[in-house]
Parts: sequence; C-alpha cells; structure tokens
Amino acid sequence: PATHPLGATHPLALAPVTGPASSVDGFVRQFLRNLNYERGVPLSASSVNDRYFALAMTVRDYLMARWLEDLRRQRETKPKGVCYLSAEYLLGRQLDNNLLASGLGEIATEAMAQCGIDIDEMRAQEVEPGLGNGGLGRLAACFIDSLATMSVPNVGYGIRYEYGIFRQTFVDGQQVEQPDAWLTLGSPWEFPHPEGARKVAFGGHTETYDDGGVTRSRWVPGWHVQAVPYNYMVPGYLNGRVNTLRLWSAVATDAFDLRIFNSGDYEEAVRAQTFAENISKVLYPEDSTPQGKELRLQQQYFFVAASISDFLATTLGDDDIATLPDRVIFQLNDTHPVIAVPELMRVLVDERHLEWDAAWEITKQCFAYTCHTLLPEALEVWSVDLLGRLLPRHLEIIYRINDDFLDEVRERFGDDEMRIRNMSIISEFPERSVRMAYLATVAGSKVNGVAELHSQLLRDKVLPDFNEFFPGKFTNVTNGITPRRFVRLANPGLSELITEAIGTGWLTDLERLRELESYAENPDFRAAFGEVKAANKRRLNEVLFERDGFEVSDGHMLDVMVKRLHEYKRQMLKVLHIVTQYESITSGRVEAADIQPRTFIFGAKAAPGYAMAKRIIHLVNAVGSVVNADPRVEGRLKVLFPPNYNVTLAERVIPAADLSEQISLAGKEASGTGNMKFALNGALTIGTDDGANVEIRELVGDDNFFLFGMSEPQVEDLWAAGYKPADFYQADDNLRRAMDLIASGAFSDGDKSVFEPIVSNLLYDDRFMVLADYSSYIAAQARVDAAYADTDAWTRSAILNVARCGFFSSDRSMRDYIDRIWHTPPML
Ligand code: Z15
Repeated sequence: PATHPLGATHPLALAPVTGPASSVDGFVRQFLRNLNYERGVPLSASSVNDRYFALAMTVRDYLMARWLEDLRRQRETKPKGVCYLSAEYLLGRQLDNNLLASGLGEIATEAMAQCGIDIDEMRAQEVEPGLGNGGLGRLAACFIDSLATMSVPNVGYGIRYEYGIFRQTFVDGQQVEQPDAWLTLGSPWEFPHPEGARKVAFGGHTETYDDGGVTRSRWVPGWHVQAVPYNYMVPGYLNGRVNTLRLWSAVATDAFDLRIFNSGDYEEAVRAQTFAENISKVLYPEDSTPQGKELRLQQQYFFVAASISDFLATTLGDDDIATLPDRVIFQLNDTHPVIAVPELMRVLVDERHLEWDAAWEITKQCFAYTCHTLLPEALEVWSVDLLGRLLPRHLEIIYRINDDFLDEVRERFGDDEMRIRNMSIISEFPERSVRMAYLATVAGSKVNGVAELHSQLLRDKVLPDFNEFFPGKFTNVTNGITPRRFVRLANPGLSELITEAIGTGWLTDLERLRELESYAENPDFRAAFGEVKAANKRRLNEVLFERDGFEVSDGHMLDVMVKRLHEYKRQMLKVLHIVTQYESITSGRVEAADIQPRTFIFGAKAAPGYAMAKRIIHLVNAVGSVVNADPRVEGRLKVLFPPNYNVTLAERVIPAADLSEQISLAGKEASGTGNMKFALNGALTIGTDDGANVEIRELVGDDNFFLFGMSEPQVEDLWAAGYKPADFYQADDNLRRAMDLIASGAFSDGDKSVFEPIVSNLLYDDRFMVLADYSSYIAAQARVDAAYADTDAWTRSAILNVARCGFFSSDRSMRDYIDRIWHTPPML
C-alpha cells in the first residue's frame, strides 16, 4: 500500500481530500461554511464583502484539489516548465474568470439566488488587481491563462505591489492620480506563504579569495530583504488544471531588525522595516518610458532573485544543476527581469561552484527574451554607477559576459572598433551604462518581437549586428489575447450566438470561428449579430451612467480609442478629427443633420510625469465639454472620457464598439493587443499599417478594414527628407482650421496659453507625424461614415472580422512559443 511521504497512517491523508459536491446544494453548504467558519459571520449579519469573500473561497475550494494534484504530478514527473518572469500582471477581476474555468457559473448563480444574494453585486465588489500598466502586463495575464488551458506547466513570477496602477480622476478636466489601495478589504484569491520566504541581498562590495589556487570573486552584501511569496490559482478553462502565479512581497529580515534592535535604536529599526517594505510598495506607472530610478532596479532584482532561488529550492531540489535546461525556461518579459541573467550566473558560479564556461552554457539555454518596443527611449539602460552600487557582483559578471562576447565578435568580424562599440553591452555615452536589451540578446536562446512587422524591424533596424552575429536567434511570435475573458466573459451575447451557429469548442480552438464566414451572408444571423451589438451598447450605457453619470445617445456609431496615453499612439489625431467635424458644423460649412452621429469614447491614463500626455488628456476633456454642450451640434457628436480606464471597463467598452481606433505612427506600436480584442468582438478597425494591425488587415481583408497613413518605409523616407509639419498645416485648410480653433482658446475659455504647447509641438516638432497623416486619416473617416450608413454591409464586415481573427488567440501565441522557443510539451 502507498505510504504518505510524511509517514501518515490515516488513509484519508494519502491524497488531498476532495472538494465540495458539484451541485447547487453542495455549493450552498460550502458557501455557508466559509461564511460562518472563515468569515465568522452568519448570513443574516454578513456584509457584502463577507459574502463576496465566502463566494470566492467557495470557488477556490472547488479548484483546490486540482491545484494540489497538479503540483503533485509535477513533483513526480519533473516535466520542463515555463517560468514567466514579468514585472507586471494586469489580471483584471478574478471571480467570473474562475467561475468560468471551473464550470461553476450556473451552479453559483443558482446557489447565490437561493441564499437571497445577487451575484452581480458580488462581482461588483471585487477590486481588480491592477498590477500592470497596459499591454505588456495584460499580455502576461493572457499568456498564463492560455498555458493553464493548454496544460503546460508554468509559474508566473512577479511582484505583489501593494499599490497597483493609480486610480485616475479628473479635476477640471485634468488628470489627478489617487493611490490604488486594492488590498484594503483583503483579497480572497491569494495564499501567503511566509515560510517560503527567500532572502534577497543588495549592496555591499565584492572581494577576491583563494579557492585552492584559483582566485575567485565573491559578494559581501550590505543589506537584505525577505521576499514573501503569495500564490494565486491560475485555472485552465474546463480542463481541471490549475497553475500558479507567485507574486513576491518585501518585508524586512529578522537579522536586519535584530541587529538594529539590539543596538537599541528602535526608530532606526522601524525605518529599516519601512525601507525594506518600500520595494514592493508601488507599481511604477510609466509604460514604455523607464525613469532609471534606483527603487525600480531594486524591484527588478528583488523579484528575479527570489524567483530563481524559489525555483531551484522548490522544483529542482537536489537534482543535478546541470539538468536545469531540461527543467525550465525563464522567459524574460521585456528587459525588466533581465538582471536574472547575471543572477543565475552568480548562483551557478559563486554558490554552486561551476566553472564559468559551464555556467554560461546552462544560462544561455535557460533564458529567452521578448522585446516589446522599438522606441529608443523605452530600451532600458542602467548606469554602471547605480548598478555597481546596488549589485556589485552582478556588474562584474556583466563585464565578464561582455568581454567574452566582444572577444567572439572580434574573432568573427575582425577589429572593427565601430562595430564593437555598437554591440557592446556597456555603452559609454551619455554615461557608462548597461544596455539591458543587449544583455538579454546575448544571453537568450531566442529573441522575439511581438508582431511580424515589429520582429522584422527589430532584426533590421534595432539589432542588425546581433542578427548577423546570431543567425536563427531572432524570431517572431505575434501576440494574442485570451478568448475566455475577452470574448466569452466580456461578450456573453456574441458567445451564445457563435455557439448556436457553430457549436462548442471554439473557445479553445479559436480558428474554428472561420465557420462563421458563411453566416455573414445569412440575414437572420446578421440581424441577431446586430441585436447583440445593440444590447452591448445598452449594457455599456448602464455602466457609464452608474459609474460616471454619462448619458449616452441611441443610434450613434461608437468610435473607441482606449489605450495608454502616449504621443506615438496619437490620441491627438483623433482629437483633430473631432475638432475638424465640430469646426465644420459651427462654421456653417456642414449641416449638423448631414453628420453621421458618433459617440467618441476615450480611455487613457498618462504617466504622472509625462507632461505632454497629461496636456492631451486635458484637451480631450476640454473638447468634450465644449462639443457636448454646443446646441449647434444637435447632439450628433458626443465625446466621452470615462476616467480610470482599466480591465473591468475594457470588458464593457470593447464589446459595444463599432469602430476601433488603432492609429499609431507606423513602426512605433510593437503589436497592440486592444486591436485584436476589438476585431474579435466585431468592431471594424481604422488603423495604420503598424504592429499587429498589419496581420489583422491581411486576415480580414482590405474591404473590412479602414487603412490610412504612411507605411513604415514612407515614414523613414519623410524623416530622411526632412519633415516639416508646418508645411502640412499650411497645405490643408481643414487641418489649419482645426489647429487654429484649438490655438484660439475655443476649448479653454479663451485662454490661448493652455493648449499652446500642444499646438506648437505639432507645428514645429511632431515626432510622431500627426500632421503628415492627418489628411489620410480624415479621408478614411469619411469612408467609415459612408460604410456605416449601409448597416447590412457593415454588419457583414463585422462578422467577417470575428470569423477571420481566430489567429489572435493567446493559445496560438503560446503554441508558437512552445514549438519554437520553449520546447515544453503539455502535461497530459
Ligand atoms: C508595454 O505595455 C509595451 C511595451 C513596452 O516596452 C512596455 Cl515597457 C510596456 C506594449 C507595447 O507598446 C504594445 O505594442 C504591445 O502590444 C504590448 O506591449 C504587448 O507586447
């Protein structure tokens, strides 16, 4: 008979106890047990939060046996797994997702009803964990959902920020940031494991010592913090699998405290505590514009060192360290976790006493790197000064990696000093610093971009020398989104319609949406599809009214631009379109009655230190208040900017949209993922040939996509020729009138100074060529208006967008990573 590893003799201890019965009755019992025994309250005296917690705990209870079983099987069979290293996970609410994954939706709804509880009220109680800024963090959340659904062993490692992305409010149209205290009422989804804490070292110095005749270097750290893991379940969709997301929280170490406490300096000890806990205090709110702050580097090293240490201790255990590449691939989500490369080298060389070359062979196999940008200002560099102060041993290791690498470059390309300088991991100007993307590229077994165009530009423009030096290292994996959250949960109406038409199975095999193509020709299906869209608009209106007091007009086209506020994304182009339409009405050149009624919805947060982005937010709000209030517009144009756009709001807005704005300057948006969510929810895209737009257009066809603007090569040519935005201003009457109206103070109570910096930036700098693409954009918007007038044709196009975008499932992205980068088969 099997024996329990701990020698337990009770037969019930041999395996985890089974969960509650899969019935309404079983659910109710477990719910009440949790309410009474975990929350310590009777139903009659429970708060909404009590009931929400008890409900969440009940869902957890159903998933628990599977989680334990998956962990047991992984310990037993030792498969190769993915350790996804990401500083951000923009998870969104968990309750509905976990109900869906566990197949408990109907049972839970009925069970709550029997207890007199409105399950929608429970949903609304959850504060979403906003532990990410935008696309990069949401991508990580989609990827771990797909890996669980595909039964691939995975741990997502990251940081449990006490404060996630700030809550955005508007005061007089201007962004004001509030702290996101998402943990105030607690979170029922996390499992803290203080006993699993890992100690992370910082600072100090290195010293050499004699190791049996060889001189070696070692690190004498200056201070430590404890990293406490919090585990979250990541359930696969209806497959009985549960993976783990492990987020680290920083606390002071006992040793640190004790030493200071013993010295009698209580205040200093408390300060030390606060200092340590600062590390996981708050998410940095910059998206694609790193600030080079010391605390940020502390965060990066903190979570990466804890994660590697955790993997080695809990998963590799006593197995031969040389087998590490058979057991794990560490995927670097952008440069944020790249300090993991010298960290693994340090562990292998200094702690496990491997020879340098053997350690490097292992390290190279264990990492792969995803680049998410092309913007030069987004490519992280750390000053040698700062890095050497915080992580002196790592700096030494980076220098050695670089020396060895540059030796190889010399061997291959000769003493081409220019090339050596260009490829060096260490840059000398404007100050000596470490280029983290280069370090990742040298170390990674593969380097990937996130859409075809982006990967090609990465190879040809950003890292051409590396591409030449490392043939076969560079590859593309086009991003994707999870259809569970962004179609099934966000758009239940459409999901039902799809299932009625093509049956089940498409949610885990999204290419099956192709079977919808023939339905695009079916008038009944088109009518039903149109009705779903209309119902989604009504649902959005309810949310916007409740949340922000907005009144939305019926019969409008819903034109949506939701994404971080960044100049390269060109929210200003959208503003100029609105102002152009407004100006054409108020000047009497166009009858309001001849304008296609549109509601423009914006959602965007600006990094708190990004002055121009904040000014653009102010302008959008200012244009909105003027346009919305002007009777001459006759209500045919409406601008709505709900504050605090987040995953929860995205799930309402996207399914209601008619038109998706994807209007970045070609070559600047690495991929975009919002673009995929809109297309899969039946919005048509107006977009440039940028990022994944290119692939969306190829799939849906030119007839079902509104393309405008310069291509990436045309952008390059115009730059090379000497771009003069003022020439475009002079040459286009509409553009001039729109810009002049903004400059006149029409949207700022006559105060010309408020938006002057925006206008002069566009006229005399315009890095992202808004003015150059304006006329093409306005022409494309006219095509949109014409197309929308033919409801039947529009709906047909919308259906074809859904039918042809199955490629953008994050399951497909994961399959690409698995086949071409990770080589981690599913655990069947
Ligand atoms: C971020 O959200 C993205 C790139 C970055 O370098 C940083 Cl720091 C944050 C975005 C890209 O801008 C977007 O195009 C892409 O779809 C997303 O990452 C996921 O790859």
